[in-house]
Amino acid sequence: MDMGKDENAPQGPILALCGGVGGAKLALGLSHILPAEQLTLVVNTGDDFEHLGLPICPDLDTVMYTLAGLGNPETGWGRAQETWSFMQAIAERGGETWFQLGDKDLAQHVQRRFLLEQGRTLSDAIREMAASLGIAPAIVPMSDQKVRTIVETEQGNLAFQHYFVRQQCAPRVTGFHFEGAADARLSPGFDQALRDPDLAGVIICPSNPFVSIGPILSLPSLTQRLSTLNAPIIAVSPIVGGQALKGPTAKMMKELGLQISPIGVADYYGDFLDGLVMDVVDRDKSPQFEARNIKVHICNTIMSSLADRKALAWACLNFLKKF
Ligand code: FO1
Repeated sequence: MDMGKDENAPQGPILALCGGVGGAKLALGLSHILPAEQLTLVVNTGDDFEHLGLPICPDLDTVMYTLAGLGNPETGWGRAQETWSFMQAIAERGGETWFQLGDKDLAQHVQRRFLLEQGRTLSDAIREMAASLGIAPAIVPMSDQKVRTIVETEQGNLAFQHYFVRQQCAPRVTGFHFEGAADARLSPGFDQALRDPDLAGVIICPSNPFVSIGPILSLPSLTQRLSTLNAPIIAVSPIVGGQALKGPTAKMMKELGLQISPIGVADYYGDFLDGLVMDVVDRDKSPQFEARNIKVHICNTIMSSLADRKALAWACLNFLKKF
């Protein structure tokens, strides 16, 4: 049943912090429920890098493609119905092929480079690109300044895409840091959404806490602003039954010696968190949250269908109303 844009949704704007695949799924669910002007999606840019002279923004593109219905459902990145002539031509020249750029996806990076070289900020470039894809909710980068996730491993420091793609997340992780974060500012759209006196809540999407949400939280004074925010802040656990639904989250938690559970996620985020949404399989963990003064909402958090995405979005919106 399509509940449409129900008047039951929280009266007031919602801010969602998202990274890659898991974040984009919940962002899609929220975009089907909330009026566009009531939803701001703040997206991680720590994965971004310059490749073949092009500004690659994986998490921003995953969110844009997902909301535009253009995403590749198998990989969770890039576009559906993709062709690879460009990569074949690069390979013929002995160019770099470890990071696959499809022909349609290539247009996204070329367009972004063009807009940035015209002097636009990343926020303005993304706004124009999202508008041209017919996307209504605001999609904003976490910052318009460069912040780059560095994965600290037993092999030394690795740029994020070198860890994630070139080395397929194999090296053992010992830590992270975010180059540029100290000099970066919240993007205007992010800062404005946080300042909105009517803000009804912040949802941290089920993305990797370390490399998708961590870069966002590394922005100066953000965790302090979240701690004093009037609106409730909830996170959806990306760990279900000791596993990550996608990506290296569980492996990272193990290597960092963290509890591979919703508790470990909540502890990593810290004391600005008011609530946690976790899957029914982790129901036995809820007593541990009482000690942390964190409210828990238990529901299905595995998003296989659009209906699942909308149901989880509803669960988050209704949970926010309980604070
Ligand atoms: N991930 C891969 O595992 N292999 C790739 O060749 C690859 C190419 C790629 C191109 C554009 C893009 O936006 C994302 C791409 N990704 C690829 C995924 C990317 O590494 C991840 O989406 C994020 O950085 C982590 O969520």
